[in-house]
Amino acid sequence: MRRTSQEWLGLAAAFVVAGAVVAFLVSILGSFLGLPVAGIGVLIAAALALLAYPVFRVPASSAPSGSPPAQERTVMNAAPLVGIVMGSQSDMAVMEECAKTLEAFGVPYELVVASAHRQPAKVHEWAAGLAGRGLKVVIAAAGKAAHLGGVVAAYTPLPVIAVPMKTSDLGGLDSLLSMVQMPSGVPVACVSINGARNAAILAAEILGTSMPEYRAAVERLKSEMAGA
Ligand code: RP5
Repeated sequence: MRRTSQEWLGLAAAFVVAGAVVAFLVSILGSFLGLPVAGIGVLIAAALALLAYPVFRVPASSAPSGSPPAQERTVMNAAPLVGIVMGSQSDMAVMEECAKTLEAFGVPYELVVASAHRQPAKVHEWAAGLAGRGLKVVIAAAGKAAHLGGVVAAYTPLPVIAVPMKTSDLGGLDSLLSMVQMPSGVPVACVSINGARNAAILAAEILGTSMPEYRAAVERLKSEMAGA
């Protein structure tokens, strides 16, 4: 198990305290018995450190290690054209790639975390207001029974691109089928499992149908990929 720096700090503190206690006891015992107890003292100190560790342990963040905390934000000091929504902070590590790609294209976006089942009112309010605020495309990322894209699509006339998150139980097939199998009448476009970058490129392509700068940005990307 990988420990955080806070946990290592807690372990070190526990070791110092336990070591001091043992050194004190050993010095008293040694003076009475005249025994070579130094080696045993070190072993006891180590054992005590492990026992004392939970007491001194500083609780680590509940966020999964390696994934930066999700921060709701509007990027580029301009009216956002793309709205990114994700069902959980745990989706952020994957969806950073989507945000970075939009930034590379110069597309202003906003990013929110809102769960369709834990925060349905927040999803409703956000999705229903998108078109009126001038946004053009939505990207919705979620995992497992991933109904977020469908719920957002129910509340907005804007095109919705869904990103199925890879999951620990079913590898993301659950997310993929939940998103791609929308019943007739409420379409949700769906990219590959964890396809955050493709979602951003598709959003830029949709914007490019009416905004030449984004069409040009997509054309540049395609030229780069072709090695031109
Ligand atoms: C979905 O459930 C989220 O989009 C996420 O992919 C998945 C797990 O969410 P957490 O339990 O990590 O919040 O709602």
